[in-house]
Amino acid sequence: MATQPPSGSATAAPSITLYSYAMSPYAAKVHGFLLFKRLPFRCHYVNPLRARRELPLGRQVPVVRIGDESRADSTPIGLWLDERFPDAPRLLPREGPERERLLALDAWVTQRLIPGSFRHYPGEGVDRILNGWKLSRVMSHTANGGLPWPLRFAWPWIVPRVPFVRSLLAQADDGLPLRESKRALYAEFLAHLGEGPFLAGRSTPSLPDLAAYPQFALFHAIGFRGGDEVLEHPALVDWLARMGPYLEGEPPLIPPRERRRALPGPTAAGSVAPAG
Ligand SMILES: N[C@@H](CCC(=O)N[C@@H](CS)C(=O)NCC(=O)O)C(=O)O
Repeated sequence: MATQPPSGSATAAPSITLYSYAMSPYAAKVHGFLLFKRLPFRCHYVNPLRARRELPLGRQVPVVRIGDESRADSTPIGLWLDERFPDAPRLLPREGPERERLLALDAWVTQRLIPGSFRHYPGEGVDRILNGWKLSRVMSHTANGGLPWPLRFAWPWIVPRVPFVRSLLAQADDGLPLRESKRALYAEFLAHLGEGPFLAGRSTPSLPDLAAYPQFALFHAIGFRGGDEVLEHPALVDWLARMGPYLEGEPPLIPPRERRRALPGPTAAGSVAPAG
């Protein structure tokens, strides 16, 4: 299925389209921005074999089109959404040191957490193959026109050779064995989160929370082997549960057909923040 119907009010204009791959960490960031801002939008899942033709701009997802105007690149898209829709919940304060701090946290997500997802989540040995097939299943189900069977089969061997993935894998290589490297990254995130309840001690989520959320939630949700390691960290589970209400809406971050696991509720120590 390539497109999903717009959500929310049918009277809202101009129309907003997110061009995405269902499992792209960058596109999922922007999907979260749109849900958080409660903007009505539709999602066009691009076919990677025809990305240049399907995208209104460039060759990478995410792209957001608002009316006749398109922008690429997840963080600049977030800033643009705040400019274009100042009355919707803001992703960042307008100015000041807190804005800079939140942008620095988003840069950490871009430079550390997202490259880490590409290195850690496929796992090792047989998991790499099985997780690669899970990815190609989701890509094939969602992408406009699907993927041919031979490509679906070869996906686990092809993805690590794609140039942008190769460069992210090189960026993520910290010399540690995979499991240790993943644990270290979780620890870094939890240090950033501190006492919370959201990043930078804010009482509501902001751009870097929304950027980080899919990096923990997506792989768990589609049933990746090893994706459930996220549950080993109660503070992370509590933060994910606090984030949940802010990411409700249509189209959902994870297409329902692809969902294999629900994220758990908060641990006994945690509490869920009200949506709003
Ligand atoms: N800096 C960009 C990175 C976007 C990106 O790397 N997108 C990947 C999907 S996760 C892509 O479309 N790659 C296709 C390609 O590079 O040919 C952002 O933050 O949006």
